[in-house]
Parts: sequence; C-alpha cells; structure tokens
Amino acid sequence: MTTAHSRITSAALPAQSRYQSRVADYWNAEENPVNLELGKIDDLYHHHYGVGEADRTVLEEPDPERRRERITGELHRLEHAQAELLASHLGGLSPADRVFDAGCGRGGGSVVAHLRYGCHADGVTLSAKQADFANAQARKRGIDGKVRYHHRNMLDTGLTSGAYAASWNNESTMYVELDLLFAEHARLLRRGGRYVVITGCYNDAYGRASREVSLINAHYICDIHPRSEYFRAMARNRLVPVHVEDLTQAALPYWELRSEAEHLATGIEETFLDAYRNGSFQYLLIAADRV
Ligand code: GPP
Ligand code: MG
Repeated sequence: MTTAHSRITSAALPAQSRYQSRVADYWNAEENPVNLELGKIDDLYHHHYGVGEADRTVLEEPDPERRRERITGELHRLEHAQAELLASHLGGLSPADRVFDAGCGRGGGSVVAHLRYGCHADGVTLSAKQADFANAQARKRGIDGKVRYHHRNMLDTGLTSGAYAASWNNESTMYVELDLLFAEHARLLRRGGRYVVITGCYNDAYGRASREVSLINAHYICDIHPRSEYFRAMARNRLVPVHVEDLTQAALPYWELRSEAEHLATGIEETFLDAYRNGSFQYLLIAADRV
C-alpha cells in the first residue's frame, strides 16, 4: 500500500524549474561562431562580452580572410581582458585556495583564475554539454586535477559550505533570483571571502526595463535585474560591496566592433549599443566581501 508519506518521499523532485530546463536547452544547442571561433584561438572559451579600447585598424585589413581573422582575434582579446578584470578583483589567492564559478559556460573564467593564482576551481552550469566540454578542455590542459566543472544548479550546488576563498558570476545572474543566488554564495564563501559579479543591469535612474532591455531578455531567455536589486540582495545575504565600477563606456568598443563583424554577429549587437547609449542599461562590476 502506498502511504501519503511514501508518495511524498518517493516522488522525483525536479532538480530545476521548467524555466531552467528551457535555459539548459538553449545552452545545450548553442554553437555561435562568436563563441567557438574566438575560443579556438587559445582554448579559452568565454561566454561574456569584452571591455576596453578596440583596435579598429582590423577593419581596414584588405585581405578578406585575414580581416575576419583579425576581427575575431580582437574581439577575443577584449573578452579576455574582461575575464582578467574580473579575476583581478578576486583577492590575493594562493594555490591552496578554492574558487567557485557560478554559471561557468564552456569554462574560460575558471581557467583564467587558475592560471593567474594556481587555485582550485569548481564551475557549475545547467548545461551538461557545457560541463562536458569544459572538463575535456581542462584535461587537455592537464589541469583537471584542480579545475572541475559540474552539471548542477548554481542555486543549489551541493558544494561544501565555507570551502571557497572567492566566487563569481560573469554575466549569469540574469538567469536566477538574486536572493537565492547570493544565499548560495554566502554559504560557500568562507568569512572574509570575496564575491565578484560582472553583469548587465537595467538602470533604475532611467526607470523600468526599456524596450532594448526587453529584447535582450527575449534573445537570451533571461530576466535582467535592476541595478538596485543587486545591492539590496547583497545586503540581505552578508555580502558587503567593496568596489563598484560602471563598465558601460568600456563595453561600447566591443559592441561597435562586433556589429561590424559580419562573420560573427548574432543580430543582438545594435540592441546592446542602443541600450547602453540611451542610458537604460549598464554594464556593472561589483566586488563584495563575505562578512
Ligand atoms: C553572453 O554569453 C551572456 C549572456 C547570455 C547573458 C546575458 C548577458 C547580459 C549582459 C544581459 P555568450 O557569449 O554566450 O553570448 P553571445 O553568443 O551573444 O556571444
Ligand atoms: Mg559570446
């Protein structure tokens, strides 16, 4: 006989919501040249945008194939600079330290942190395909003893409490509720640990989400938060900001160059440029201490 109790305990609890399953479907199917062609250059596969001045002379290259290569290389350089910027805020880490990469994609950010500090890294992604790809990359580099990727939910990682000296989200917060996310970071970080986020957020000073912000949401199946929500949710979860940087101006050259890269553009480029220029959307870095 099935009792009410056994029905409850034997029911398969969904590890993720239906929304998260759709997000996983997106990333399991994603093969954008703007991610794969850039990553191939040095086997650092990023799923975020770039910062800093662009070398626009690449657009003047007369040979068409060489022009495409140089544009690809320049966009990758800007994305890599963004990853290094994030890593530079993780604090003085040692090779014994462990870091947590929430929404790790194909794994580039954890490799960047490991190469910089020699630290252990655990990356988490909802996409089994991304986790497998990233683990294969770590094996290829011979760093799979220290850098590991897991097919898990960043809100409920099952990783060890207090074991992490630093953690981050690089353009992955718009897929989750911030309170749930920051509670998990606060659980995983040791006291005095460092949390860093780079994100696109909508600008409260503009008002509510603009048409462009809504188009970006539809494009990636995400839900961009307002800037204010980051600080409220951090304050509620023992994360105290120590550095806040508006990277909006620094993000423009990447999007200007990407919009002229016919072989890589995905169609969202003009929307990002409009969103940044009309003041409705901001590219933000926040570093916070876990107290
Ligand atoms: C880029 O990933 C980031 C996201 C999908 C999250 C949305 C980010 C915002 C700042 C709103 P990607 O590198 O896979 O995207 P693309 O394929 O466009 O390069
Ligand atoms: Mg990309």
